[in-house]
Amino acid sequence: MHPSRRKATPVMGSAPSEASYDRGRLRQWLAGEARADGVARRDVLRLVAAAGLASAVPVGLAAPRAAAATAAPGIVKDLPADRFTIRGTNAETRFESLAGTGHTTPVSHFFVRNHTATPRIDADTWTLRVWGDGLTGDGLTGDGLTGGAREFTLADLKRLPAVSRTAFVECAGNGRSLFATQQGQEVSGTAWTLGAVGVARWRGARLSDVLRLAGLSHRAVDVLPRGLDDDYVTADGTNLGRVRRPLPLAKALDDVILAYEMNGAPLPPDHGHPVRLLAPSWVGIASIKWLGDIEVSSTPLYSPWNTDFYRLYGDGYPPQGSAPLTRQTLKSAFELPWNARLSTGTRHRLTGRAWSGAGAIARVDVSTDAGTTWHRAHLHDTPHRATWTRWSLPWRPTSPGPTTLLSRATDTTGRVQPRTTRHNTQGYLFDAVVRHEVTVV
Ligand SMILES: Nc1nc2c(c(=O)[nH]1)N[C@H]1C(S)=C(S)[C@@H](COP(=O)(O)O)O[C@H]1N2
Ligand SMILES: [Mo]
Repeated sequence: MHPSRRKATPVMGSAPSEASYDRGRLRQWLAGEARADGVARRDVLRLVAAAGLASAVPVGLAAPRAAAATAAPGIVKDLPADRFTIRGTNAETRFESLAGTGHTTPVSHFFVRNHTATPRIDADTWTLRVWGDGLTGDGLTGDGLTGGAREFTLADLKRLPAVSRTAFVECAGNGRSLFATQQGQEVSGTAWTLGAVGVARWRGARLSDVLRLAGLSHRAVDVLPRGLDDDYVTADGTNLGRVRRPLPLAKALDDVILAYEMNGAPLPPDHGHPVRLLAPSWVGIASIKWLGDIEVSSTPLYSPWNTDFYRLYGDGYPPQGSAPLTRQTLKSAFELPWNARLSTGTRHRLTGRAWSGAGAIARVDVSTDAGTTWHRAHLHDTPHRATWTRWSLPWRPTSPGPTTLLSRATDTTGRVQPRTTRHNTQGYLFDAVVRHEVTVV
């Protein structure tokens, strides 16, 4: 059996009997109490890993309703309840709190996605080790491989030409809970609504400059950046090692930076201090925080973050899943609380943001009557790729009662947000038009 063949953990309130049986069986297998005839050990390990992910916070009925908690284990910055919803080790931005924050997201509002906990790293003693058989040189790289190795301090990186990029970081699972609440489908993973995204002005050295200085060889095909945070251990006790995800050389040499500044200040602890990777337009996992080393390899690399995770599994996808996820999809969101109450006879200004991993935003259409009529929203930023565009539309509701607001973005590649998103078991890349329920009073 393969992850793609398994049903995702049920999340809609029914008893998760099949999934918990499966987890129990996997635990027995780990304890040597179960046989897996005819299944490669590797494939069972994949299931174990997938089960660990599946037993994370279930996407549930109550997903959008916030707990009053103001602290998530392992996050350093303040997480006031009017700006954040705590989800396990993560903090989701409340989209309504972005109203009036400007184009970039202040650190005080920026979501945090931590597999474990924010480590405290001293920038003065920190070094980045770049190593591997994809570098020139005859030295031993430490793992017995021939190749090169070179260390960089923060001062070394700051001596290189600095470049700035305004770009979103968005979790591949942003919008995941909408598979359940809007499409009635079971998915596993953190139950984000739409606030696992933020835009910042990132500044740092080009990864391409660093790789060339380290002695990039023509044999290199993949680079593997790895974080300094603790090993990620799944709920079933499988240690997947430190967070790391291979990046194809073509992307590494394109627009990726080693960022040491966020919005004009040194990177804060929760966002990767002292240095994180920033891979514009790609799923958030590509932007490894608290960077410790980068392996440069002459052969393709794998980690759980490009095999079990961050591929699309499910009906209609191949057994080994889709190709590893790269670019983000297309989304738009209102800067309004879920189930907001708006007064009748008043002229409101509906505001929101739209973004795409494929291109700039070309237009946003808004409906205040559940899709019967549509109005073109006003765009407030010059649209650019890799970032979002703010939009607004005036609205004077005339009759009291519940109604559904919709926003539908189109990007410059011609993509339009669809009515539904095809299901995948881990709930990645939700791109459908979101039904935002409000009540006119
Ligand atoms: N070292 C490390 N890097 C990481 C992660 C992590 O847990 N550890 N999480 C990734 C994921 S899944 C996302 S979505 C982004 C989130 O970045 P942020 O916390 O700055 O918003 O960081 C990525 N980089
Ligand atoms: Mo993520």
